[in-house]
Amino acid sequence: MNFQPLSSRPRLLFVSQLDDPDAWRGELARAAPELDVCVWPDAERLQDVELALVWKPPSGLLAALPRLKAVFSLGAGADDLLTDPALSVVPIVRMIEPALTQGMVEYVVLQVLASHRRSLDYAAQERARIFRPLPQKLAKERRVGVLGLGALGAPAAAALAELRFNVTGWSRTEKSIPKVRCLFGAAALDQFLKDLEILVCLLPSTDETRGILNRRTFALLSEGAYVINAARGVHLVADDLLHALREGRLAGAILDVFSEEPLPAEHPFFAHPRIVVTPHVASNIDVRTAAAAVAENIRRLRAGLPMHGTIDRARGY
Ligand code: NDP
Ligand code: OXD
Repeated sequence: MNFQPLSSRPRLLFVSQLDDPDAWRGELARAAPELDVCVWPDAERLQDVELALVWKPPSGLLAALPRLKAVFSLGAGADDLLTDPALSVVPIVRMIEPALTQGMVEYVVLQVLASHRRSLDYAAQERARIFRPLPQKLAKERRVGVLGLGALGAPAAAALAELRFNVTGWSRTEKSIPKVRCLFGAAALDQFLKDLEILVCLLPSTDETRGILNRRTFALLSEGAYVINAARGVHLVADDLLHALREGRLAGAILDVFSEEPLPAEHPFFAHPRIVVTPHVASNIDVRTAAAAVAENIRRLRAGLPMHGTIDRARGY
């Protein structure tokens, strides 16, 4: 890793096709006035850039920054950046900020409640003009599992537990969350999955987790379970999902993320009556709180302290 000190007025390159550069300039001017912010593609003096704040930068761009000392992702996932060979010697920092967390908690609560309260079943009944109550459990009788208990998974699991769902979480290392049964490690995965009625995926994309939502996983869940994937599209094996829905092993899936985005219009997920598609909107950063988080990390970098959300290359997230 390259921990050379920052200059007194470090140049920061902003790169994103999705985020508003003017809003970011304004918020960074408030949160970290010492920064000299420039915006790709118009930026000049790339040779002076010490910091980059990016979402899906064009390939090769970051490799052309000889003084780069840290890369900040505008998203919680920095999986794309990890595969950039040019970044093997600079810290990569993913986004952890309160608005992103709150958005994900809202999305997970919404989709778990919708599954729990059988909204796909009632939508189907409505299309068929059927007015008939279906059996309904209480939240405390519903077994919900959360894969991943990190910055987003832990508060989502806690919020579900507050609603009295019977919540189990799974992580790589041991965790303790009030009212949530916490399991950890590969050896506990089957025990975690066994008989869950709603499975939420909030794992990072790594060699260990890609494809984790597969036929074998679905077979361990309770018959007629729901799967909610708000993490990364690569976690899901699409054909296994379609098969499990066909067989009735799963009753539905709510998907926010896809291996190919935008999801092509002809993709079978769009037309499937038991799949809900949302266009990668589970959660978004708020530029005000996100700029404050970046500024705090720049202060930490300058002080030689570990930055919040630095990717651990050995773990892959
Ligand atoms: P974190 O890195 O904070 O948390 C990841 C969690 O997964 C941790 O609890 C970690 O365990 C666990 N984990 C990682 N590998 C394994 C493994 N092999 N076995 C068991 N557990 C594992 O990630 P975030 O919470 O910030 O993000 C979660 C996901 O959400 C990411 O994929 C991100 O890209 C996605 N995301 C999606 C958004 C959307 O709009 N759809 C928005 C924002 C994020 P441990 O705690 O022990 O390290
Ligand atoms: C993120 C995302 O990683 O939006 O923040 O998926």
